Amino acid sequence: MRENRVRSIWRGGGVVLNGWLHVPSSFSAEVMAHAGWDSLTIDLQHGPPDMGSVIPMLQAISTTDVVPFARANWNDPGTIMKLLDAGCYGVICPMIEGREDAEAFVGACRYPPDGYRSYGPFRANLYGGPDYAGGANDAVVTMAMIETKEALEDLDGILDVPGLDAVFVGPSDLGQALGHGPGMDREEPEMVEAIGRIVGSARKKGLAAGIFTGSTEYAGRMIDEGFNFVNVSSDARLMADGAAAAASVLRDRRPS
Ligand code: 3PY
Ligand code: MG
Repeated sequence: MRENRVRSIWRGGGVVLNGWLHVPSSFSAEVMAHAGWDSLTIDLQHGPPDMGSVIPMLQAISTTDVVPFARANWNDPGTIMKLLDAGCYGVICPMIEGREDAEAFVGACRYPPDGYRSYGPFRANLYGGPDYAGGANDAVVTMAMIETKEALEDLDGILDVPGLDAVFVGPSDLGQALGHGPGMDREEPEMVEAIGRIVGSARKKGLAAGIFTGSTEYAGRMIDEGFNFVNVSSDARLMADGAAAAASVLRDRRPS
């Protein structure tokens, strides 16, 4: 079966650089796949991609050895199953609030006896190989988003769920939950403390820790804090920033 390179990077003590896909296009997914990320996450929660765009995007990512992840729209076993059947090697699940949520999420990603994932890997067999079903439980990465007060309160309960590989911090929802509002790259002392507690507890228990960031500068600092999965911005944001920067340089340079 095809190895999950995200796991290999973690095993070697490395940090995974993740890119985020909001644009529901196979071509932009292909462009991002050739940009140097280790993994790419197709966002079904807040991005336009739906199940219809996922397969062509995964095919585009498969032109490289970048590892395909998806963020599910919710802790919904049916959607998670379809994403895995399509060949996603990792699932990020939003709004995990406690141990029970985490158990349901991990169970949806694992074939029996470890979980209750239904059998039918229609494309995962092509991507992973004919022995996919036998190796999927060990290959697929499960990441629970920590972005609510409840999740912070039951952090140890979540981290102790067998089969959970990693946590992923959502700074906007966590900020809303703690009364600071949405936003990336948080500096409020309460947020810094919460983010530090999440990464510290996860790494101490041998789990990986990821975070969504808005800049390479902040992502670098998060690597220094112990995060070993950092996401920077998104395809749409990077395109908008690059385009706006180019247009603004030339706007100012035009003869008046
Ligand atoms: C959040 O910041 O809440 C996220 O879910 C990041 O996408
Ligand atoms: Mg969120």
